[in-house]
Amino acid sequence: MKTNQTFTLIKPDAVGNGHIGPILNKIAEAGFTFKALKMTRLTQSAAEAFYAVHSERPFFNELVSFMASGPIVAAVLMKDNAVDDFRALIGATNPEAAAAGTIRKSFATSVGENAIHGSDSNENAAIEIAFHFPESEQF
Ligand code: IDP
Ligand code: MG
Repeated sequence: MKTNQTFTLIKPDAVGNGHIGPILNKIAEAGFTFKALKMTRLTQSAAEAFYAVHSERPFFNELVSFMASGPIVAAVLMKDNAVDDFRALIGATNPEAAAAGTIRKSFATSVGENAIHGSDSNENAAIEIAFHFPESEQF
């Protein structure tokens, strides 16, 4: 299993608020390189599939509607220790609890509309990368 890759999505709130550029810049400044990058939009069913692990959570419908509500930016990121280093860069799920300087602290709106996704394990990174990017879109 590759341990130097992770998957991210800039969520519809951050895209709509004009934060694509500043967020990509923070990612690059933190030492990640881009193996794949695209602006796209999730259908309701793609959002349900992506977040299937949360299907029993009370906020699932809200989460799926939000994730399908507007364009997103998806990327595959490369760096040593990519998964853990990227989770540190984005910060806690709730921006009120996120550390200063993290992407969620700087750009998130609320615990649900929290600007960015980062894979939580190498296994899930591989699954999420395959879900969003065929091999032909990875460089
Ligand atoms: P994570 O994105 O930090 O890994 P998870 O607990 O895996 O956080 O939750 C997935 C996503 O579900 C969060 O990023 C957020 O968008 C949404 N979410 C989590 N908790 C809540 C909540 O209490 N209310 C609404 N949305 C939530
Ligand atoms: Mg998670």
